[in-house]
Amino acid sequence: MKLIPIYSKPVSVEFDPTTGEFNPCLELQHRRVSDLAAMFSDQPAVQAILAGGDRLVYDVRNHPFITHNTDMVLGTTVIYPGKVGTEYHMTKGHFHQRDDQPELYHCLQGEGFLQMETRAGDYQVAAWHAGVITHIPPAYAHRVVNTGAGPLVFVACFHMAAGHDYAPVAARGFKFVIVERDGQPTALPNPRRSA
Ligand code: S6P
Ligand code: ZN
Repeated sequence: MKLIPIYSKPVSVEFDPTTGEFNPCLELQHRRVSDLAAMFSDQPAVQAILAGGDRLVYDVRNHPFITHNTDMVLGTTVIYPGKVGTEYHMTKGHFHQRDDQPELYHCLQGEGFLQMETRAGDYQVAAWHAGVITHIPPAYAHRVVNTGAGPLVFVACFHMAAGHDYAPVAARGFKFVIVERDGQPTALPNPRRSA
């Protein structure tokens, strides 16, 4: 990650909505099947992919807009199309560390679902296509699933101070997994929850 600038004046950056790329780009993270290995339901399918070489699942680019007293970040995520077994490519998913921190997601391209769930188990899902904006309230874990044939691109706006807590989703997943059944995206009860 490059040094994060502290801005004292208005600032503009270039953004390409088809690729999710910023110019300048301050931070780029690649997420591969190996980074999400424990999160997919079909472990033999994960191992088969890893045995043949790792595969890119999504890219995240963040542009922090930091001033002396604010810490807003604009992030873009590009989830590439594909499945692990029958489960579609998805983000890891996380809670914000702070329970008073919401987030805005704006789908620019592609189709899929935004899964959200509180620690107490209130599960919500938003069907996504280009143009949908979803407000994720504080204390809802969030994960995006790409069920389309092309890349799913979305923008996220959040405070850096929100922080990220990946452990609960890594341990249990969401209430439902989204898989392909008879050629259609289908939500099935997460087998890890009933174990
Ligand atoms: C940050 C925001 C997004 C995600 C990104 C990747 O709060 O929700 O920028 O970081 O979509 O997802 P994840 O779950 O791997 O961080
Ligand atoms: Zn978030």
